[in-house]
Amino acid sequence: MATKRLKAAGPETDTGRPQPCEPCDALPACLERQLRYNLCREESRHQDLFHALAHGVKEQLLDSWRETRKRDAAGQQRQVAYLSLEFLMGRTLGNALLSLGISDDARKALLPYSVTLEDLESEEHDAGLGNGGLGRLAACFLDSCASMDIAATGYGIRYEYGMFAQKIVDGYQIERPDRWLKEGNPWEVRLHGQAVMVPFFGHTQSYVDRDGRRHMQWVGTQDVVAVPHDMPVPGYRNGRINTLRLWKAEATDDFDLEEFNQGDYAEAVARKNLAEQITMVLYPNDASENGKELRLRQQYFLSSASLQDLLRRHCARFGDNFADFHRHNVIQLNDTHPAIAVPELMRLLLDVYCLEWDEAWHITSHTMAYTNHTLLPEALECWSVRMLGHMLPRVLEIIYEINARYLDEAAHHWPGDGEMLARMSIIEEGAEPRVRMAYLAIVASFSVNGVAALHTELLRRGLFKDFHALWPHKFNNKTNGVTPRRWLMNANPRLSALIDRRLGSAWREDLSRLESLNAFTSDSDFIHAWREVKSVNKEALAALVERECHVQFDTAMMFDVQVKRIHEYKRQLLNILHVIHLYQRILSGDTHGMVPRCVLIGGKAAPGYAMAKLIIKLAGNVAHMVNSDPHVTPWLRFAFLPNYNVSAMEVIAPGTDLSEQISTAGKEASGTGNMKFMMNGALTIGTLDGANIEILEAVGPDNFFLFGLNADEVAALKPHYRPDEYIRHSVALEGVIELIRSGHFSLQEPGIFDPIVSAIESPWDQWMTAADFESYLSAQHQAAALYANKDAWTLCSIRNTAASGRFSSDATIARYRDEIWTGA
Ligand code: B1H
Repeated sequence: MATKRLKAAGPETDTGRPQPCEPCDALPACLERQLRYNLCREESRHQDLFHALAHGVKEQLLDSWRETRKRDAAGQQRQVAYLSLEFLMGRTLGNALLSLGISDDARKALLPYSVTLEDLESEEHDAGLGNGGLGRLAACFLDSCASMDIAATGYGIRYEYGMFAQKIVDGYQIERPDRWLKEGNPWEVRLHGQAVMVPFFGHTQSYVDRDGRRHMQWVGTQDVVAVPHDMPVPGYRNGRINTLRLWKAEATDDFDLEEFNQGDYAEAVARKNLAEQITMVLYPNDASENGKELRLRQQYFLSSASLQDLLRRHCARFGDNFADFHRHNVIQLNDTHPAIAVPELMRLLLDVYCLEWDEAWHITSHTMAYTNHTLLPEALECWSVRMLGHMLPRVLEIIYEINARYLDEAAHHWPGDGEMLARMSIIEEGAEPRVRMAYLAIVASFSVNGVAALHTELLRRGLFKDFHALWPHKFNNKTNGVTPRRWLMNANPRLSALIDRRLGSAWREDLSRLESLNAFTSDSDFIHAWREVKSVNKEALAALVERECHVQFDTAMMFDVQVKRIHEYKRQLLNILHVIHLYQRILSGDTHGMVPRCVLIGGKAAPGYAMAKLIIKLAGNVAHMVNSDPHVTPWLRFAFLPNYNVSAMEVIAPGTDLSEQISTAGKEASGTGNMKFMMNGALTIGTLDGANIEILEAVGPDNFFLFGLNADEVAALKPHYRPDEYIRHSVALEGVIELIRSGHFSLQEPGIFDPIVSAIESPWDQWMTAADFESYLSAQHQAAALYANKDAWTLCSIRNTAASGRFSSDATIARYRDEIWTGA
C-alpha cells in the first residue's frame, strides 16, 4: 500500500532551514493498515484504536527521525547528552500531533470509527519515569531542544514500573505498581543491534603492554547487557526529531557454565533475573533518603551505557582520535544521580582507549556540566566507599586518583589548611567513609548551575562556598522553565485559540510575545472572553474532581490548588491549616470578607515518609468534615486528588484560579508547577522561594499574593525559633491547633494526628509553619478580596499569562545553549 509520509525537513531544502511539514493525507490509510495487519483487529476497543493511531503517527515521523540522526552525525553542532535517572514524559500522542501539525488530520482520520481524538488520547498510559519536578524538567528540556533545533539526546532508564500509582484507602495512601508497558509502548523502537555491555563486581589488576606502559584492567566482571529503546522527541513544526534513548537491562547469554553442566539449566536461566532487576523500578523517593545498592547499580548502568554509546559514535566518525571529543560533545548531568559518569568516562578513556591520565582528564573536565536541584541535606548523595569498592572496584580507584590530584590543587590555594581540605575532600572520612557525589561532579565539571536565582545564590554562599572560592567561573544560574507546547497549547487549546485571535500565532514560536496581551487589559470583550475560557476549563477540572474524589466543585467558586509531591518543606500542612481556619469561621457564622472557594490538594508521598503520609490522611479527614456539612459547603469545599500525575496537571493548570507555592523560603530550589499555573492565568500565593521570586518580579506585586519570611529570615530565626509564641499570638492558629488536638478530625482513630500537632509546636520545626501562618492568612484574605471583584481578578490573570514568557523552557534552553553548551 502506497502511503505518503510527512516529508522530512532539513538541510536538503534550498534554504537549509527546516521546513514546515506537509499536510498529512496518509493517516487514514495508516490507521486502517495498522488495525488490520498490525493489531489484527477489525472490531476495535479504544485502546486498539489508540495503538493504531500512535503507530500510524510514529510511522509518519520515521523518515524525519532518520534524517535528523544522519544530519547530526555529520554536523558541526556540539551534541548534547542529557543524562538523567528520570524523564517524566507523560503522554506522547497529543504532543506529537501538535508538533507535526496533524491534529486535524488525525481527527478526520478518526471520523469513520466514531471516536474523538480526546477519547483516544486518554487511552494512553502516562510514561511516569520520574518523581516530580526534576524528571518533568528533563522532559520539558527535551521538547525545547528539539523545537530549537538543538542536537540533544536524552539518556535514561526504561523502567518496567514507573512512578507508583497512588490509591487512597480509608484516607491512607496505598502504592500500586505502575504497569505502564502492559499494553506495549507504541512509540519505542528497540535497537538490539546497538546494545552495550556494562560490567559489575570483579577486581582490578595491572599489566604492562608491549611498549612497556603499565595499565589497569578490570577483570572477572559480571556483565549486564544494556539494550536501547528509543523514543522520538519531535520539534515543533521544524522537521527535527530528537531521541530519548532509554536503556533496558538484560542478561547476557553466557550462562554460569558450572551450574549449567551440573544440569541446573532452569536455575541457571532463572538467575538471569538478577541482571534484569536493574531497570525494573523507579525509586519513588524524591529528594529524600536513598542509598540502596540497586539504586547505585541503576546509576552506573545508565552512565556506562550512555558513555559507551557516545564514544562509539565518536569513533565511528573520528576513529580513536579523542582530542576534540569535548568540542563535539557536552554531557549535562541532571543532578548527581548520573555523576558516576565522571569516573566512568575516565575509565573508558584510560582502560579501553588507552589515553594518558592528563589527556583523559582534560576531555572529561571539558565535557561534563552539572545541574544541582536541591539544597536539602537528605537529598545530597553520598555512596559508601565499601559498596563502591565491591560493585565497581575500578571506578573507585579512579575516584581516589581524581581526589588526590584535585586536593593537590586545593592545597595550593589554601596551603597548610588541613581542615579545609578534609572538608572539601570528595571522600568523607569517618567510620563508614563515603563518596560525596556533588563534590565529584563539581570537581569534574566546567559548569555548575542552580535552577533559580535564589537557589544559585544559596549554592554560592552556602553549600558550595569553598568550591565557589576556588572556581568562581564554574558557577552560573539557569532558572527553570516549562514547555509552552504541552503546558499552554496542548493543555489549554481554548486559551490558546483566544490568544491567537488577538495576537495572531507568532507567540507560539516566541512566548515573550505574550506580553502584548497587556494591550487588551481595557478591552471588556477580551476580559469577558478570558473569563469564559477559564470558566469552561474549571468545568473540566470540576469533572475530574467529581470523578476521582466524588466531591462537587462549583465553577462559580474560587479554585485554589496545590499539587506537587507531598513534603514537609512544601507545607501542604499550612494549606490544610488555612482550610480548617475557614471551616471554623464558617461554623461560627463569620464569613466576612470570604469568597466561596474549592480547595484542591494532590500529590504523592514517598512510601517510607510517614509524616507526608499522615498529612495526606489529615487532608482526607478534613475534607470529609468540610464536604459533609451543608452549612459549610456553600463557602468551602475541599478535596484530595489521588494519583496526581502529568496528565492530571494538563487538566488542573488551565482550571485553576489560585496557585499555592508556599514552601519555607530557601527550601524549594525552583519549582516548575508555579510556572505552569502562571502560564494558564492563575495568580500565585507564595513565599520568596525558588522561582517564585522571579515570577513576582515578572508579574509585579499587584498580581501576586506574597507572604512569609524570606530565606535569610528563616536562617536567622532557626536557632531561636519559638513556635509557642506565634501560636499564643494568633487566635486563629491556636483555634486550628486546638480543633485538631480535640480529635474533631480523628474521631475514628483518636490521637492519629498528634505527630502533626507536635511538629508544628516543636522549636525544631525546620519548616516554620507557625511562623508564617498569620502572614499566610492575610495573603489569603487579599486573594479573597480580589476574587470578589471579577474584572480586577481577570485582569491580574491576563497579566500573569502575559508575563509568563520568560518561564518558557525555550528561554531557559537558549541560555544553556549560549552559556554552557556553546564553546569549549
Ligand atoms: C528536585 C530532586 C530529587 N530536586 C532526589 N531534587 C531524587 C532529588 O529520587 N531521588 O533520589 C529525586 C528528585 N528533585 C526538584 O527539581 C526541586 O525540588 C524543585 O524545586 C525543582 O523545580 C526541580 C527541577 O529543578
